[in-house]
Amino acid sequence: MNPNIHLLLRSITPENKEFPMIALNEWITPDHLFFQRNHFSYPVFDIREWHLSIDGSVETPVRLLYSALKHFPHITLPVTVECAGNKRGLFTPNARGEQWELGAISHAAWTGIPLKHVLEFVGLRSDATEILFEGIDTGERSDLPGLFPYARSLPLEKAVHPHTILALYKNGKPLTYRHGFPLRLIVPGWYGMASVKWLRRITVLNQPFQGPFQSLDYVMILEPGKYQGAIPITNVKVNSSFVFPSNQSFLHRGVHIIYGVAWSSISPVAVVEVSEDEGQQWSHADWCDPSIPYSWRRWKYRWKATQPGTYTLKVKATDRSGQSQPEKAQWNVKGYGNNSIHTSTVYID
Ligand SMILES: Nc1nc2c(c(=O)[nH]1)N[C@H]1C(S)=C(S)[C@@H](COP(=O)(O)O)O[C@H]1N2
Ligand SMILES: [Mo]
Repeated sequence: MNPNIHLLLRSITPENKEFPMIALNEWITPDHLFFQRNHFSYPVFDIREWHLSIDGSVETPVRLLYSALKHFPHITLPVTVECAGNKRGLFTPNARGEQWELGAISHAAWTGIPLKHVLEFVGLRSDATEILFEGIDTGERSDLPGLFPYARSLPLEKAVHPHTILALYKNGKPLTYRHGFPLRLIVPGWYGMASVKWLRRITVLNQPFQGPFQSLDYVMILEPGKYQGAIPITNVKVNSSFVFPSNQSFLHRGVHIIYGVAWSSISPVAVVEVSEDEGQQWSHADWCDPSIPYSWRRWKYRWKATQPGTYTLKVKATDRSGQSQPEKAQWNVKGYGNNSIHTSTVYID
């Protein structure tokens, strides 16, 4: 662990820090560099009293102790978690919120219980439509009076997907406190807001959940105040970033190995193309990592910069279903889902 490499601070309270892209030399993000996204101060609770309550439209409401969780089957899945606000700071005009640059994203191997086993254990009633997840962290919002826990729901279909897990371990070790110990949800393929940390309660609902983190945040609002009909944020959009050279770099003439990372949702990224000339011509980059669902892939590209001058490099990823990055992602009030083709301007001397 190199003490010179650390998370980049975006806000102190709540703690929001991004992964330093320059440290992208491992496929799995080391724990101390995994980005941190919080809406509230960290929750204070007594771990000896922790249990998971499961209630609502179920046959048998239960309270599960930490020690009971080991009796359920476990799976391990590598999953990239990306915050919906990643690259918000790259939108023009600016969108309000944490001004994330490229690093509100990280990758880990998560181990836990496929949620469906726990739902089968309690038995869903036939009117069940959504599953609500509540975190222990609670606080105020600037737009509504009162206190709210961080809580979000999933449609039943996504909740019972075999890869939606109640994670206990990250990279083979129990979750760290900051990342949701003792138990968090991991929803592969969806933006990070769905992966509720510090779970304390799961409620089976028979009507849509309307909490503020569901209906005011994480929806696509195209004009200020226009919440009606706003589409909820779900799947991660196909995306890619330059790590080297970063924007506004000065380099000498010669051969440079350009590199970066690409990722997507359920359909894995299949192709990354780089343009040396502002998007007129595109060439395939080479992969450094295998194609695995839900996991980011590092790529590299050999660039022969023979002439001095200013270059606008572009990178664009395409997934197996043919979805590709747009030149400009749709601007929205809350600044979500920025998957515009990434640009890096480089000066060659
Ligand atoms: N309880 C709780 N869960 C949460 C959040 C939160 O503030 N509280 N933030 C969400 C968001 S927006 C993201 S992007 C991810 C970030 O997970 P990380 O902090 O482990 O990187 O957690 C999600 N789960
Ligand atoms: Mo997020």
